[in-house]
Amino acid sequence: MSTLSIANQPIPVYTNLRDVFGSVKASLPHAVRWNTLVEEFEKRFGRKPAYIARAPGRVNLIGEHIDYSLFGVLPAAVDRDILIACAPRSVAPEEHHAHLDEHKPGGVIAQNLHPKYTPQIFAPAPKAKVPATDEIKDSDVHAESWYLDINKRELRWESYVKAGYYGVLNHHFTGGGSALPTPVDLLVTGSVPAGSGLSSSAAMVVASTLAFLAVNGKLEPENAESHLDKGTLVKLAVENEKRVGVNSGGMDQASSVMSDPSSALYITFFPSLTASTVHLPGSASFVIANSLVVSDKVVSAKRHYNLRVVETLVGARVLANALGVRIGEREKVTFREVVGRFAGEEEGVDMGPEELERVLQGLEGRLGVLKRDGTEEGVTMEEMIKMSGLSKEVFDEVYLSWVEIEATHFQLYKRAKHVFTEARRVLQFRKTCLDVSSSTSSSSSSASSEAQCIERLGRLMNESQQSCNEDFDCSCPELNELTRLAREAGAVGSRLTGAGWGGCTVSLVPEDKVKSFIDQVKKTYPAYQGMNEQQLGEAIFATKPGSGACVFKVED
Ligand code: NG1
Repeated sequence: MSTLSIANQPIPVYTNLRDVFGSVKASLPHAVRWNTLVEEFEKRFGRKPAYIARAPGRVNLIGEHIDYSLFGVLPAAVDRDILIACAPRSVAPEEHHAHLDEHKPGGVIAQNLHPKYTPQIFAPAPKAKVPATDEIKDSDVHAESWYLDINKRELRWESYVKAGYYGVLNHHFTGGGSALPTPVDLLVTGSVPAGSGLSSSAAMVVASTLAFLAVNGKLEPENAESHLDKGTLVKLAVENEKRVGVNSGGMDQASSVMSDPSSALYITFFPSLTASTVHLPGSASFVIANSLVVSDKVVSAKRHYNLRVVETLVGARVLANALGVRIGEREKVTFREVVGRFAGEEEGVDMGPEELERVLQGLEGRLGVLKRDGTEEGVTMEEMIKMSGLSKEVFDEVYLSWVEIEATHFQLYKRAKHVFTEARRVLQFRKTCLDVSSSTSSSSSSASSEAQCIERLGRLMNESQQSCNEDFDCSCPELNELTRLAREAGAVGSRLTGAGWGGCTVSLVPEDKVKSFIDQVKKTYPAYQGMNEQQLGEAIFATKPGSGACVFKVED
């Protein structure tokens, strides 16, 4: 495992496809798609793009729904990605403040290669011109220099483009004297299936953030702002994605930005964002299979994703109260912080994986305080407020004012049980990988120990699926069926990946069984019946960890 600080590395800007993918061989399957994008851009906009921003999707191997409790997760980038070709557009001075959006400072003509996503034209509004409405509070308007209208009620492709742009505008074009953003033409193409748990949304936001940085010259060596490293890009992309209405953790953006070919990433968020590579056993393959249930995270957020964020945050406060851990009245404390304070962790210092696992294990028995009268039925809003020890007014302000949620009962205990056990499974998964990589380099009996390790990794993945289904309630009948069929077809472990409620599964399959595994799942999963080979190839495929986000500078 490498411990170099990936977060401090600069954002890569390449001029060669070989560098984007790590080798000529790895780049070859992508060349046609990149050329088509450039040609199509030229056809539509009459000139070559200046840059192509690339951001990959990711598969989370283990560690589901614990990033927003600030526990470490273990994803890897997949080779499916979002590409955004872009170029600045010159606007004649007399047109500059014209009525049309595309002629305004920072005006964007955004097109998508996929015909179902219709072309869009939009321009950011300087804050002084934004009226305060019910949706936009006066305080929001004045806190930022620029405003972009993002529709949070329905899922629209351009919302993700706008979300990436938002942060670039408000971090890099602030203050009266600063230069105005350039008008931009852009063309998007994506191979990450939407709503499948492979994080197409984060890939879109990261690619968009990078495209607008590049096209405005912010990544050019002479202008590069010194703080624009990978860690800063992750923070910016997380903040940007909140604009679309999902209070995401940081896993997807971090893995899209910081991944390294051939390794998974162990990403921690507390006390600060760090990522280190974790080599996976050489004979292990990961196969992604789409359940074909589309989970619309934005639309269902109040019953699913955002509700889980609130349940885990309130759970953390109730646990802190029971453990006698000090927290501020208005502090949105997370489980990871409560664990650290309980264990006496020094501020700003990570207690380390071994100690963390020990503390987590010790605390599992204390989670019963999150149950009502010892039952597992969940608690009502009234009961939850009482357990928090806060007045209704303060509770509303801290936990409800920034998010819309919908539930009659809140499952504080079950959610906490999942978070604590899942956080431990991540630590055990990581340790198992590290053990196998050190044993393969030092002993000749490595094949049998590698096989044992793979079994162990598979067991952890199966336990994770069970916990997601029973305690975190983020699976669905189709995901349960698909993971069961995967195990029957020879997977040593299989689980949902990403937010769940639909989307994809990831299965750990010994390399020599991948083909027979895929063939059998194709034959047995009900929703795959009647699909042609191309559709099946899109729905189920083996994946290897790929490289992270970058910008490609198109040279003449
Ligand atoms: P998806 O929906 O699979 O991209 C979401 C969150 C992650 C993490 C997982 C669950 C966003 C952008 N991503 O992933 O941060 O919480 O769910 O582990 O919301």
